[in-house]
Amino acid sequence: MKIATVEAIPYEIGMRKPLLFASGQMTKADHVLVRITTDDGIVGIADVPPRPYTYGETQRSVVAVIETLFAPLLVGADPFARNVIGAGMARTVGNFAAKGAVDIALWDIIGKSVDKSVHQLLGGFTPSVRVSHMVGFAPAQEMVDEALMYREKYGINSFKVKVGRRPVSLDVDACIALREALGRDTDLYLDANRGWSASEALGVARACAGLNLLYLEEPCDAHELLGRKRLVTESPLTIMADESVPTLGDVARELIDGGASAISIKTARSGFTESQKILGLCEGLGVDVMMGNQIDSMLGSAATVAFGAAFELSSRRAAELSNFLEFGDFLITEPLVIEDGRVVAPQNPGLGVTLDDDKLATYRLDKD
Ligand code: MUC
Ligand code: MG
Repeated sequence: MKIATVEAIPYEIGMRKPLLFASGQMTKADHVLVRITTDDGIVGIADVPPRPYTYGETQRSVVAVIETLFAPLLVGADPFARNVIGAGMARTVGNFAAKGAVDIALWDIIGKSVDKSVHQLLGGFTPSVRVSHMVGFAPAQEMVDEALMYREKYGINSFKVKVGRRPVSLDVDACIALREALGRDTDLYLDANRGWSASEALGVARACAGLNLLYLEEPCDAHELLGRKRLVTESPLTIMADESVPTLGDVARELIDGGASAISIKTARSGFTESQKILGLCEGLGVDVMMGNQIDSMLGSAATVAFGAAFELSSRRAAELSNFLEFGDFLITEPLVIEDGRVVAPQNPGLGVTLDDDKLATYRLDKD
């Protein structure tokens, strides 16, 4: 079996409501669908969410890098030879979301060719995972209303609160209001997307110390080495690395340098192959992980749940799997369903989901 064609298809789907956070905002999903087809007709798919404010990729750069640099490596290659293809792609620096999607599409092909779900191939630890919902910037009462609605409608009882605003009292007040409204048994954690200095972050961590928060994610820029180290040692909240750790090497550096003591794993940027290595490193070191969300579509979330539910460590914490609910539409035919606060990992071969060709035709930007 050989790879015959590689397509990088830009598409756009509006968001039901904008998502605002310290490093940027999303009003529409301007993503790229990767479709890899083999000479015997097996089709692997994956979604690319470019996040320019996080990794410097854009919809156009993703299409360009896949078409000009990755497709020539892929066409004619054996889709099982992920490590050959991965080594080839590694000769291009960065471009994490483009690389992650190619890897996911290869696993989709592999699963379909051996008639097994990726979730099973990765180790199939548990059928479903708990879901965590990410709440964007808004006045405190609106953030509370959103969390209560997600709890009521979907049974979700874990929330990531976007913080990183100034004055910091905006976020401290939102955290207090959320804890009061949700009660003590709801998981709550924060993500500042590098919005603060280390000192501001330490002030917030101290002000929120009695609120039983799980993590403070990416409080300040990880390049501010001493500040991050100080936070890890002095903050009453565990510091989680997200955008500072897109690769295995970055995870190793942040953990060894003392810039973080917990790690967000995102299949959107490290695919399944590198995510597995990151998970193994964290497991060996006894470091907490969380399955994060790069504001993923339903297709992207299908990859996250396939991976997250496949291992004990990655399924311990609720996984961020709900933001696709804010997308105006979906490109797959079998919707992921959030019920009683959980999502089931699809069990059909590969990623276990099917592309809706009519929807793709509606939303793709490269055809009249
Ligand atoms: C997150 O966890 O930071 C926001 C930007 C991005 O790249 O991912 C999201 C969520
Ligand atoms: Mg984050």
